[in-house]
Formats: sequence, C-alpha cells, structure tokens
Amino acid sequence: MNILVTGGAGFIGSNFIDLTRQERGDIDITVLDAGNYAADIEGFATRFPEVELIRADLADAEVTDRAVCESDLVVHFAAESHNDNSLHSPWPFVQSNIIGTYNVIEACRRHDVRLHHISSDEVYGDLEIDDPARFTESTAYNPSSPYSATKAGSDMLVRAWVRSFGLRATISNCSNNYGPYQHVEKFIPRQITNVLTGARCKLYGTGLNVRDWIHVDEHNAAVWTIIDKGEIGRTYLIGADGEKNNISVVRTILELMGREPDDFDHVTDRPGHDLRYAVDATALREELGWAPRFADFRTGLADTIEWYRDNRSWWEPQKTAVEATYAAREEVIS
Ligand code: TDX
Repeated sequence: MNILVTGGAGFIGSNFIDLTRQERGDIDITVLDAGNYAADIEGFATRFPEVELIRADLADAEVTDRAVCESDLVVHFAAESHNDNSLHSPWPFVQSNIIGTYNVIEACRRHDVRLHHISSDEVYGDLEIDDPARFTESTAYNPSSPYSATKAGSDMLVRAWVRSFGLRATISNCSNNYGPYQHVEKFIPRQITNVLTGARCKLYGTGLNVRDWIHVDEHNAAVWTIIDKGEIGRTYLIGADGEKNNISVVRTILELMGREPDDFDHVTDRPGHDLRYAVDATALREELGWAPRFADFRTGLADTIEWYRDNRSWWEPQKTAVEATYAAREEVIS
C-alpha cells in the first residue's frame, strides 16, 4: 500500500509516520509538505531516511495531482494551525486550509483515491465553562477564529465532494494534541520551554479556558482505526476525556518541573478566545472499538517535558523568534 501524508513534516503528521512505521511495516509512505515555519524539513531525512519527501505547497495543483495519483490513500494533515497567527494574518489559512484542501479533493476525485481528512474540534465553536454538554458528530458548526473557519470550510468541501462526486472520504475532528515535536508557539510546549529557558509561564486572560487534551499518539492511533473501520462519508470525533483548564495545566507543568505553583503571569487575552472545548468520542469508541492506550495526561505530560529537555537543539532555534512575536502582542496584566 502507498500512502501520501500531506503535512508529514509537521507535528501531528510526523508522529503519524512514526506510529505507522512502528506498527505497519508494509506501508510505503510519501510526504507532501510545503516546508513552512512549522515543518521540520532539515530533520526529516534523519528521522525518516526511507520516506520520500516532496517539498511543495498544496496550492500547486499539478504537483498535488501527481502525488495523489500514485497513492492508494491520502491522509491529509497539512494545515496552517495556529489560532493566534490566524488573527494577525488570515490569508495563509485560507490558502492552505481551503485552497490546499480543494486541490487534494479534486485530485482524489480524478484518480478515485481514498482520503482521510484531519480536522479539529474547533469547527464547533465553544461551550460554556459550566455546561455539561460536549461536542458530538451532530453539533452544528459555529467556528470562531479565522483558523477554525477555514478548517470548517475544508470539512464542508470534503462533505460536498462525498455527496456530489462519490469521493471516498472520512473526516476526523480531534481535540487539542500534545506530545513531542510540537512547535513552541503552542500552549504546552511554550510553557515547558519557558521554564527551561528561565522565563515565566504565560496564561491568556483568566486562564480558566478549558481544552480537552489528547496525546498525539492516541490521535494517530484513532486515525488508523477510522481508516481501517470507518464508514465512508462519516465524520468521527476523536478525544480522550482530557478536559483541563489552562491554569491547572500550567500548575502541573510547574510541579513536574520542580517550580513554584504560581510561577506564571496572566497576559493579554486572545481576541474571541473560545471558552471551552469538550469532545464526546462515543461513536469512535463504541462503533469502531477505539480506546486510548498510550498515556494518561500526567504521564504523557511528564514524557513530553522529558522530550523537550532532551531535544533543546530541535526547539531552541525557534524559541527566540516565537517569544519576540508574543512579546509584541501581549502585556502582563497580573
Ligand atoms: O501562551 C499561551 N497561553 C495561553 O494561555 C498560549 C500559546 C495559549 N494559551 C491558551 C489559549 C488556549 O485556551 O491555551 C489554550 C491552548 O492554546 P493553543 O495551543 O494555541 O491551542 P488552541 O487555540 O486551543 O488550538 C489548538 O487545538 C485545536 C491547535 O492549535 C489547533 O490547531 C487545533 O485545531
């Protein structure tokens, strides 16, 4: 089997390749990746010497078509993914997430290639902090940020291509991922690397916003479950019952790293900051038999801290620029 992984040099995509190589030795993998700031192109050949990397933007319809044409399955991870960036510069999100996905589904349609489209729980908007409800596959789309609006748009394109053209596709909407190789702009690696560089942790606003955390390996194992057993045309939610507010995540990081529990600052809140995400993954668990098998949150977090401690050369080159960008946008409020 030949699979094409779009965005395979990024955080979730590269961990997907790791898991696939460990558990499915008979699969040939090709990666199509634009190699933008969040991709690790330099480290790719060392990490995956036998994987072919095509460095091209999905906006390039011809290259995308050629790569898709030679595949039995496309797993589409490629996306601009950081909400804060989308609030300052939305265009790359429209280009990657909407136009890029359009080129992928058109190529899959032309060559009748099976597609799995990776998406986010953010397409559903947010929930009140004290609302017992969680997102399900039938929750109405209500995205808040330019990022989540473009992911919602990409999901709608895939759904329409399934219905109108018989595209053989499944979609998954996953909750917040953490684990090794996540870019330091994101919440958990930012806080860990702040501690490692002697800076204080930074919480947007009150810090009471809730995210539903899942280890990246759990996410990727669920993606394989959907590819193997999912029903064409269906959307599956992926989540591991990991709801935590941001303050409690920071306090756990500080505790695991031997720091004082209040070693953080409240900084300027994110405009339109979604209050709470929570995923009900009952369909995935009961219909497809998936269950988390790698790590509970505390263990997964401790392993992730260890990884960032041991891999300073991977993240240090990004850190200064990321913190300079944040410093220009945020002020300490308490
Ligand atoms: O320094 C920070 N301080 C802080 O309090 C940062 C970077 C974030 N936050 C807050 C904002 C969110 O409430 O932490 C929470 C998580 O923030 P992000 O890591 O930026 O993730 P989020 O906005 O929740 O979106 C993530 O999960 C869904 C991914 O970035 C998306 O790509 C995915 O679809």
